[in-house]
Parts: sequence; structure tokens; C-alpha cells
Amino acid sequence: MAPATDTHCPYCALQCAMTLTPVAEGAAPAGETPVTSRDDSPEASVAPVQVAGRDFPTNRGGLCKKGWTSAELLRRGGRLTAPLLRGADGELRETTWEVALDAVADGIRRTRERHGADAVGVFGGGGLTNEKAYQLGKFARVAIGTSRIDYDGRFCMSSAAAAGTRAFGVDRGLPFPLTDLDDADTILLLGTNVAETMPPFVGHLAGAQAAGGLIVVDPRRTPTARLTEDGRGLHVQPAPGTDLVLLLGLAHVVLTEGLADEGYLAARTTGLDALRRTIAAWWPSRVQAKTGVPAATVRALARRLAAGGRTFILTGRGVEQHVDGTDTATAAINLALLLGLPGRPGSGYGTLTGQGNGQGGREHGQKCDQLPGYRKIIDPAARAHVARVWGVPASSIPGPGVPAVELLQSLGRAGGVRTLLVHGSNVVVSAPNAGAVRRGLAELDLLVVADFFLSETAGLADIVLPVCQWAEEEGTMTSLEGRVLRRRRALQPPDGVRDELWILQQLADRLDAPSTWPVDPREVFDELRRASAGGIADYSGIDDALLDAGEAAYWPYPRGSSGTPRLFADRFHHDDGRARLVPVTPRASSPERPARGAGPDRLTLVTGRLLEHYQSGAQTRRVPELADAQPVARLSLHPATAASLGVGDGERVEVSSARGTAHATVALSRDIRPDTAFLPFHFPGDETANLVTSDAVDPVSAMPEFKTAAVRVRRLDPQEAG
Ligand SMILES: Nc1nc2c(c(=O)[nH]1)N[C@H]1C(S)=C(S)[C@@H](COP(=O)(O)OP(=O)(O)OC[C@H]3O[C@@H](n4cnc5c(=O)[nH]c(N)nc54)[C@H](O)[C@@H]3O)O[C@H]1N2
Ligand SMILES: Nc1nc2c(c(=O)[nH]1)N[C@H]1C(S)=C(S)[C@@H](COP(=O)(O)OP(=O)(O)OC[C@H]3O[C@@H](n4cnc5c(=O)[nH]c(N)nc54)[C@H](O)[C@@H]3O)O[C@H]1N2
Ligand SMILES: [Mo]
Repeated sequence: MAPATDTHCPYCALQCAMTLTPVAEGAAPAGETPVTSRDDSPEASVAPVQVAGRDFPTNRGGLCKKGWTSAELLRRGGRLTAPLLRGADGELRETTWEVALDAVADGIRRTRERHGADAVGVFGGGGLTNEKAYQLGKFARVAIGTSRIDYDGRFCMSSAAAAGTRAFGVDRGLPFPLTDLDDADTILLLGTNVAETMPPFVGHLAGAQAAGGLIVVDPRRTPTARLTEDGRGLHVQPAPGTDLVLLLGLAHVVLTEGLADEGYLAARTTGLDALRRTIAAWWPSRVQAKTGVPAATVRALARRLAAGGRTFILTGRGVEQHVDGTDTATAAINLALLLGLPGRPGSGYGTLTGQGNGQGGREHGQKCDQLPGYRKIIDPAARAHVARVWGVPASSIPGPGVPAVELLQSLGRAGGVRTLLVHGSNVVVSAPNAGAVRRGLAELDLLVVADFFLSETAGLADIVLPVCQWAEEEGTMTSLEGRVLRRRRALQPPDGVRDELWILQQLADRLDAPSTWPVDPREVFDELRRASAGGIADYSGIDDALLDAGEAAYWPYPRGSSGTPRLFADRFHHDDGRARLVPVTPRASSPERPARGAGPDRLTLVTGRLLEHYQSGAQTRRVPELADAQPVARLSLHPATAASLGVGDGERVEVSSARGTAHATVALSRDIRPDTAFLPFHFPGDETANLVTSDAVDPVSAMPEFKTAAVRVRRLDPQEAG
């Protein structure tokens, strides 16, 4: 029997530990890997490795459905095994790597000559290993010379990152090990549905549940909200997009009832006076009028949080993916600081990073304003340091580019991007105002997509490059805890598939790029360590030997140190060591949030996730077990709302906003507020939820308004429904 390989799941930031064991050729995978043979193509039922959960602090041996079935995608689902090139007749056809790479390099050169280097754009992903993320950022700046690089983490972690950096001077999603949650008395979950998005995480909520202290704030009664039932906590169901007001109300009660930790505030923070002034006006009855949360609940909740036990406040995309997401995350941090939680043992504030390498992906230079080590690209000292590591003049490193939404809005426009390279994102399904993104992609001179499958975005490309999947590559990932983990190769990729480090090296060669372009991930990691040394996210002391020995390597991990499982014990990362209380106030109004009592034809559409599907669904829609469980986009509607709209369960409807229209199947549910509808964003084509969402962004983080959209819902006639 071939040896087993210890690695981690390909999907979310929990990075559950798993063991992969190659299955003998011809033998069906045994044991816990579910085998689905509905598809009887030759590749069906061939998961070439068997998946088993492995004991590890985050998942304790458990895996979710997506993890169990992940290996099926290694050999099924239409895996690409040759580069594709669009011919003069408009069809994509298989070609050789030589031809494809020459065509990419020629296209980059042509665009650069005609329109300047900034007309070449790079779009990265939070699923890439640290090595690939680092190399992609370097490739954009050094080999192409463009400032136009950003990535899908802008859609994910940017608001929480901006708020964390502003308050603490550092952005590590959880500044403490996840297992610290186990002993909590009170956990406030703001806008996250971990029971579906990180199932093994739920195990860490048991302590708070037993203490009756799990508090879930979500406009829907989600599986996570249900964990509070039977005396285990409280579900608070505010109107979508009103969390900032709710948090100001909680802070108001804390301050007016003398519940704040005055000693902590005096010793460890600045800005209390200004904060006090902005909070004064948010008494509970006013909060009730804006959010729908009863004033008595606001008071009770504030008192519970201040009760002095081991208390955590955690935010997710539900409160962050708004045009005021940075301010809302800031309000959550302000509340945590008023209570003296950050840095206190057994307590804290954190944000739940989403993508597999959503943490590492935001540290090594994929962001438009960033250099490796979480350095600022405008900082002369940072530029000089990274230029030395890269062996190029600091003056040759471009300045800041533009964030993801602006980059996508510029496609094909005068002064915008004309050639785009996409590594690890399916933007025609996952980007806001996806109809406009599709139109922009059609205007490009050249679209190049690296993927395992012909995703919806790859399907529009001029050149598609087939790349290795998780079990076929070596590298490192950084989990939601800020812990660096090894991803190990368990099997060889299919013939024809190439590693992205090799692709970048080949292209750098063809572009006569300066610097060196190693293809061995170890060499890239060594360079990354040097580039990160002295930065905020310092990896310089981490190496394979240490990771192989099973050491829990939390950054910052400067050479000679033993890493940092817990941040903020003594100081925050601003020069004076203090955290900043940043006053924030709600906007006057949002066009995406209908006035209260607007009537059933004006609903707030909330978008989010289902257990079975991952992101744009490019991967999970190809796993029969997952696709069978959630085959179509279902719109959750309250029965009262559906009745007044004249639509019934199972009927096809059209959901329309100022941007466009998506189709869905109605699913009646009493778990949603009557003024709200919910649509998952995992589905393509006319079921793409992002055809409806707005590309208006948060002014600080450039996070788009994914979570709320003002919509109308109408029943489709049978002939329209198709
Ligand atoms: N199954 C699955 N798991 C995943 C992913 C996936 O696609 N599928 N993706 C991964 C990634 S990248 C991420 S970022 C995480 C995301 O993980 P979560 O943040 O847990 O996921 P979402 O479903 O986007 O949003 C969470 C909740 O926010 C609520 N919400 C919406 N609007 C508001 C609001 O205005 N206020 C409040 N309080 N709540 C609101 C929604 O009802 C939803 O239940 O999941 C990761 N895990
Ligand atoms: N309406 C709405 N839209 C949303 C959200 C929402 O809540 N509501 N959430 C947003 C969030 S939080 C996120 S993170 C984004 C995510 O959205 P996307 O960025 O589209 O994420 P994925 O669907 O995971 O797409 C990853 C693609 O890259 C491929 N891929 C995976 N790993 C690799 C790799 O290592 N290399 C290469 N080259 N390809 C790879 C996959 O096959 C897939 O086609 O969606 C955002 N969009
Ligand atoms: Mo995400």
C-alpha cells in the first residue's frame, strides 16, 4: 500500500487536517470516502486517494461533507489536462504548453507596448498557497511591471483587515489559537453561520453553549442561530445592514451603566473621549427603532458581555461585506476594547477568515497596496528591503494599484486593463455586479485563466492553463489562526497539468524578467521568509523541519523566536503600544436597504453560503453528492411575503435590482424576516446572485456591498421559467 500523506483540506480557512492514502489502481476507494457513481464516465468513482480526518486542534478528526468528497475532484468533473487556446472560429481547443505560454507572453508584451504595463492586470486568489501568492505578486511587479494586481480576498477579508489594522496595528484574523474559545462563557457571533461554513468549528462553541452564552446575530435563523436554542444562548435577528447601530447601542449601555473596563481603557487604549461622544446618542430605544432588536435585548446583551467571564466577540462576512463594513467591524472592536477583551487571557476579538489561505493570501503581496510581509508598497523602507531580496532597483517596483472591484470595472476601458491573468477566482460568478464584469471581460484583448476546471470565467478565456490541485502540490498555507501549515503532495498530477510556479517561471523567462524564478516551493518559501523578515507578518523563523516536527507555528515568527500564538498580551502593534478606539457613525441611508415598512415588493436580498457548496461552486458543483443535495439556487422567502407576492413554494421567480436579474426557485421559510430574502451565490448562469448585487464599495476597504441589495421578486410564467 502506498504511503499515507498528512495534509489539510482544500477548502476553507479552518484547514482541517486530513490524511490522504493513494488507492490502488482499479480498486474502488474504501472506508470513509463516499463514492458516487451516478456519472458513469470512465473517470467516475475514481477518487485516487482515500480521505480520512486527522486529529488536529481545529477539527479534532472531523471533516465536513465537502472535505470528505474533496478527493473526487482530482480525477473527475472535467479536469483540464491540456492548455486551451481560442481559435479564429471562436472555439477553445487543446494546444501545447509551448504554444500557450508563447501566446500569453506575446499578449502581455503587446499590451504593454501599446498601452503601458498597467494595462496588464493580475487577479489572484485566497486559495493559493503562500508560495504561489508570493510569486504572483512578485511576477506582477517584476516580470510584468504592473501595479494592477489584486485578488478575491478583497471580497472577503478587506473590511475586517482594515478595521484590525486601524485599531490594533496588525491584521491576524484570530489573534489567539482557536481552542481558546473552548473555555469561553460568552461568545458573540456577528454575521457568521459557522454551522454551515465551518462545521468542525461548532465543536469549539460547546463551552459557551453550556454556559448559556452563545449569542448569534443574524437576520436569518440559520443552523448556527439554532445552536442557541434550549437555553444555550440567544439569537438576535436585526434588519440586515443595521449591525453598526446595534453595536453602538451595546457600547452605549456599557458606557452609561458603568460596565466598561476603565483601568484597561486608561492603560491600553487611546481615543475614549471621542468615542464617548459618538456613542452618546445611541440609547437602546433608538437602536430598537433602527434595527428591530428590542431595547431590553440590547441592555441584556450588553450586561451579559460585560459580566466579566471569558468573552469573545467574533465577526464574519454578514457584518463585513457592506459599504460600511470597516466601520461595523470597527464598532465590534470598540465594544471589545471597552470590555477590555483583546489581549486578556481567555477573551478577545477576532474575525473568521474564510478561504483556505485567506490569511496568508493577504500577507505576501497579492494586494494592490502591499509588498510581502504585510508591508505597505508606498513605504520607502519596505520597497528598499523587498527590492534587495528581489535583486531589482526599488524604483522599478510600481506604486499602488487599484482594488479588485475598481480593477474589474476598468476592464477594456480607456486607461484600464486590456490583458488579464486570473489565478484562483471565478469572477463571473463571485464578483459583485457580475453582468458588468462579464461585459468587461468581453472587451479585453486577452483573458488568461489558470484553473483545474473550465470554470465559468475560464470558459470566457482566450487561453486556459490547467494547473495542479491541492493534493498534487507542495507548499504552505496559513489558517484562520495565523498558523502556518504544510500542504503535501500525495500523488502526481495528471499528465498535461502544470504547477503554477513553473508557469510563472516560464512566462518570466519569455518576458526576459530580472530576478530569479524558482519552481521548487521550498526555494520560494525561503525567499518569502527573507522578504517577510522585519515585516508585520514575519515568517523568517519558520522552516519545513519545524513544521514537520508538528510545531504550531503562529506568525509573527521572526528568526530565533518561537512564534506568537497569542498577540496583544502586553502591547498592541502601534508605536505607542496602545489600541485605537476609532469613532464610527452610521450612514444616513443606503439605497440597498429599503425603508422600514416599504412593503413586500421592496425586499432586502441577503446573499451567502450553503453547507454543500464552496464559493462560486466551480469545484463543489462538480461533486455529485453535493450537487444532488443543492442542485439549484433557492430563494428563501417568508410565507407571509410570498403570499402577498403571489408566489408559492417551488415556483420559479425573477429577482431584480438596479443592476440586473437572477432566477431562482422559491423555498418558503419562517427562518427569515418578512422584509428579507436570501439567495446563495454558488450558482452560475441566470441563477448568478451577483447579477443583482451592487458594486458600490466601502470607502476604507474597497469591500463591495455583497450582503444587501434592494430587490423586487416576481413569479416567472411557466414559459419564461423554461
Ligand atoms: N460551505 C461553505 N463554507 C465556506 C465557504 C463556502 O462558500 N461554502 N466559503 C468560505 C469563505 S471564503 C468565507 S468568507 C466564509 C464565510 O462564512 P460566513 O461569514 O459564515 O458566511 P456567509 O454565508 O457569507 O454569511 C454569514 C451570515 O451572515 C448573515 N448576514 C447577512 N447579512 C447580514 C447582516 O447585515 N447582519 C448580520 N448580522 N448578518 C448578516 C447571513 O444570513 C449568513 O447567515 O465561509 C468559508 N466557508
Ligand atoms: N453575492 C456574494 N458574492 C460573494 C460572496 C458573498 O457572500 N455573496 N462572498 C465573496 C467571498 S467572501 C469570496 S472569498 C469570493 C470567492 O469567490 P471566488 O474567488 O470565485 O472563489 P472560488 O469559487 O473558490 O474560485 C476559485 C477558482 O479558482 C480555482 N482554484 C482553486 N484553487 C486554485 C489554485 O490553487 N490555483 C488556481 N489557478 N486556481 C485555483 C477553482 O477551481 C475556482 O474556479 O466570493 C465573493 N462573492
Ligand atoms: Mo471569503
